[in-house]
Amino acid sequence: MKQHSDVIVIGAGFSGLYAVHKVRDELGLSVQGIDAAGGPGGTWWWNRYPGARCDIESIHYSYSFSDEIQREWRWSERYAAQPEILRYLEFVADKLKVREAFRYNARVTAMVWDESAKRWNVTTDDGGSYSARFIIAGGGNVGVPKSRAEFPGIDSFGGQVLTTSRWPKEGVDLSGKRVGVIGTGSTSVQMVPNLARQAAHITLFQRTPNYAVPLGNAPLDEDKQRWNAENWKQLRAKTRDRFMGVPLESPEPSALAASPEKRRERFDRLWKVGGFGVLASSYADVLTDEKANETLAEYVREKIRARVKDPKVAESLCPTDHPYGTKRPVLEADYYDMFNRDNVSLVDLRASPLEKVTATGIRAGGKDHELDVIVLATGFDAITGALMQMGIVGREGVKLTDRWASGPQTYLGICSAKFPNLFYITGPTSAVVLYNNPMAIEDHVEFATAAIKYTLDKGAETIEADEAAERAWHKQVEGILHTTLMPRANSWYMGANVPGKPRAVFIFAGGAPLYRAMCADVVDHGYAGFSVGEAPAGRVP
Ligand code: NA7
Repeated sequence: MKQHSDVIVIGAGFSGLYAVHKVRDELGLSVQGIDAAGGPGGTWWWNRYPGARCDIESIHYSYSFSDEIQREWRWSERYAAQPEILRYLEFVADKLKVREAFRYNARVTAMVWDESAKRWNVTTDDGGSYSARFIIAGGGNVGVPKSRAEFPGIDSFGGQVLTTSRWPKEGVDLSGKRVGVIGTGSTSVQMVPNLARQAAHITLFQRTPNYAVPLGNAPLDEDKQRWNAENWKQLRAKTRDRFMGVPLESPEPSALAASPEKRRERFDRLWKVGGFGVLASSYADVLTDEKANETLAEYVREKIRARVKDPKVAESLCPTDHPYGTKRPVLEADYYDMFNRDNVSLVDLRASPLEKVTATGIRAGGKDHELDVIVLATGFDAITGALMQMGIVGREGVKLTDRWASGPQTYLGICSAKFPNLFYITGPTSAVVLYNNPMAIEDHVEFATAAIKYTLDKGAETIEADEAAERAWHKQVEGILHTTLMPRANSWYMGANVPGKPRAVFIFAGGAPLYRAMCADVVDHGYAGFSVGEAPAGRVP
């Protein structure tokens, strides 16, 4: 039997938990949540690989809307590990009493707009059938793992194949095993040192070396935990006014204008602190000027060479094909030291391309690597993957997959023309990825719930982005992206990590304050660029 509600919320992660709370408890609407996972947690429910950890400081990688939650929750480390973040989200789900609002183990397979009823009809793979006037889609940006079909022969492998974001809940015993890991992104860099401590041997298959810089994690003692909880307002004041939504020091304008001595002093100091500061707080032109970038890139390479004893391995680990920061910056603790262990070897796929997976291992550069386990740390069909799999069909039978065939089209990264009453939380071309996610999520959920309220208060049935507003937005976002070096890398920021995916504009690279100001302007101008009910869209400011 079809279940009707005012709103459907997809995803029980940071986005969905807050969205249910907002529409149900503040707007007084009925809401049905749906999630493919077995419980709340979103991305943090799925990513259970050993060493999974957040690389934004825990005090900032959390909700800010509730004084009670902030005061009651204590983070035990400067950067929280996955089990603790999952416990936090479960705590929030119980605190807000939103856990029961979700149907779990149910994946959305179709979402079709009914123009006559002005409602969305949603079906799920467990036979569920729902309808609602509004949808808030918080399916996450790094939830759909890349297809293993990228590796010919993988189904013939006689051992075990593991995917990092589908790591078994009960864990895996790798002792005595020969383990091959494909991929050297954030996930792999966090995970492999942990595997190396257990497995008989690790063979790491690297296609593109990454710049990994120290995370600087540390436990927080009880006094610090208490202080953080009590002083959270002061700690988090104005964080939204910072480029990444975290209180990093502001960068100096130019690496090229600084003397080599001054530059090194600054890099050294930021290196000691750890985290994203080395990149974000050093010099502003590092992300816009290749020569400036190279000063920092070479500094990171020096650090790699100093840590890895075998000079040939060190050189293979040094990135040279893309500027630092144009791929998702990687943070590490003991990644480079791991290569000094006897049970770890690196296969440079640029010199020895991966040919196929065989029954007994991986063949690369004509050499067979015998393995018991293959771990795919190969990343995600990021940002658009989850939405593209939901079978979304909007007004006039327009399919989202067709509309976005050559790249996502949105207005503010939150809505799209032809898809009324559908809100994406940290959707494509929003300030996703470069903006501390829980903060960005709060902004988007608040935008969506305010827009729903505005629509209902007007007595209207629909709110829909205007095509002209969408085009203007896209042009602006594209312009901002091209002021940076980002397009220089084959990254998931650019859609370039998935075979066949269009290289397009997926992210807003202008930083949180600009993004927030642009969204606020739209609201201040009566939801300019949106048509609400029969009223045509107002001009975009
Ligand atoms: P990433 O950052 O996309 O990294 C994936 C890694 O896998 C990267 O090193 C890729 O090399 C490699 N890869 C992908 N496909 C292949 C194939 N076909 N052959 C060889 N190597 C391959 O994903 P992560 O999971 O590490 O991180 C994703 C985000 O999750 C992270 O940034 C955080 O925001 C959370 P490539 O660089 O493409 O040559």
